[in-house]
Amino acid sequence: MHTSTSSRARRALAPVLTGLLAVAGLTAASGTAEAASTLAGAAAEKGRYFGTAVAANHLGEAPYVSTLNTEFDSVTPENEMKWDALEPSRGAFNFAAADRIVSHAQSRGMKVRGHTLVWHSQLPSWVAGLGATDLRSAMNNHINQVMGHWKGKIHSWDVVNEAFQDGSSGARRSSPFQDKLGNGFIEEAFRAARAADPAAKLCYNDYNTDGINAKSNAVYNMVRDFKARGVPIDCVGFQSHFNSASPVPADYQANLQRFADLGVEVQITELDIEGSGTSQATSYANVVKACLAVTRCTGITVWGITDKYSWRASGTPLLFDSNYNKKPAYTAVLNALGGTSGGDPGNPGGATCTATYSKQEEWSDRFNGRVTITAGSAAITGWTTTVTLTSPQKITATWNGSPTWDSSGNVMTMRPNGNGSLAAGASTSFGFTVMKNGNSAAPAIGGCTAS
Ligand code: G2I
Repeated sequence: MHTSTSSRARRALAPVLTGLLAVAGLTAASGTAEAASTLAGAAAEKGRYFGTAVAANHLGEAPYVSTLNTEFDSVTPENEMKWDALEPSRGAFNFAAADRIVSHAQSRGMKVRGHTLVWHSQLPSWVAGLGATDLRSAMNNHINQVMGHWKGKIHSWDVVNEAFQDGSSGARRSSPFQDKLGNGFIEEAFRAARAADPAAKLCYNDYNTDGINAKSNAVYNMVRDFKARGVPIDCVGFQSHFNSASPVPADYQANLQRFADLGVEVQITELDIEGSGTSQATSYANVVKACLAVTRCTGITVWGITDKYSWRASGTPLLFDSNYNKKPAYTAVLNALGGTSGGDPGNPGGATCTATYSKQEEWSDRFNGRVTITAGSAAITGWTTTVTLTSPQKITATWNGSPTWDSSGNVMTMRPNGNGSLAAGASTSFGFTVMKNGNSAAPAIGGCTAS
């Protein structure tokens, strides 16, 4: 723990460091950084998050949690933020299971994706029984209550999920919302969402919209119309559930790009690809490469950690097998992100470390964060981790580390400043001040790479 004296001394140094960091930020862009060895660390070096769906009832399972904490910097509750889980009867909200996931993520500096506010599925029967007037107020109340509960803590919300039909019609899917409120329900939901948490990015999310087809054309036309009329929308989620019947489309990147060109972020929100071995690995790599090729593709979420708990478990669609071993698909994703696993010539002894975030003092305009670096079961002589901000946040001071910055200014790579050598199990920490600029989201911390 820091003494109050040293904390004060650090705060007093802050204005001096600010100027130095501004200079460092301008000069540190040329990439000599070592390759990261985790999915989140490698993605962060490309300015992206790498997330996974998480189920609250697995958070007591040690390998589940350690894989989550090591490899991912964003989580999506797999079922816990759906309407049936949060508001099983009208006006009676139950946030407990989702809160467990959010606090796990927040205490480790991971981002949270909210999934999902308005969806025809996992919808309690009381909603379907309402008439139009009641349904409208129930929908708006649900959005207000749920977004209000986690205000400032969710980086992106799937406001409306799966509102279009499959097939060639491009038509809306029948649902209580569509059938009783008409086409305007999506727009209405987005407007309510913007008012409920102005800091959250608001996404439309769907499946079978991953390539250019009638369904994605219909979503595209809706987003274009929303942008033209000033209806608030910030992002489109491409679920990306693939298998042999529905492979990664050849025009996947082109489709992401055309949406990005409308002025929205694109996010890969529920990625999984059935299969195994090289062919699964190649498909995964192609998805990652497509995202990296699209500037506005800001992150990738896989729909679960281990094949054991996948909604398509028999198709083994994830990056870790049932025993949490890394699959060829894992290595392909890491390599596509520019990272490398194992065999680091600078780290012959297999030294490891972990990086954990905790929020410190907070003021109306800024907060201090601390990242604790802990050596694994071997002594280490150096460490590297990343701190990714949510724009327009800015770091104005750091202490106990040597920062460099990516070209966006949102990703700080931190290395030791005289505190690189740690005995096995020992810890050090570095700190920083984040100017909120209207956004108090916790920064995402990448994996820790030891040498
Ligand atoms: O179906 C895959 C995904 C398609 N896009 C929207 C996502 O929200 C959806 O996720 C899946 C979850 O992965 C499943 O876990 O949504 C399913 C329901 O629509 C989830 O399945 C449900 C089971 O149907 C329930 O029987 C079960 O109680 O999971 C529940 C919790 O385990």
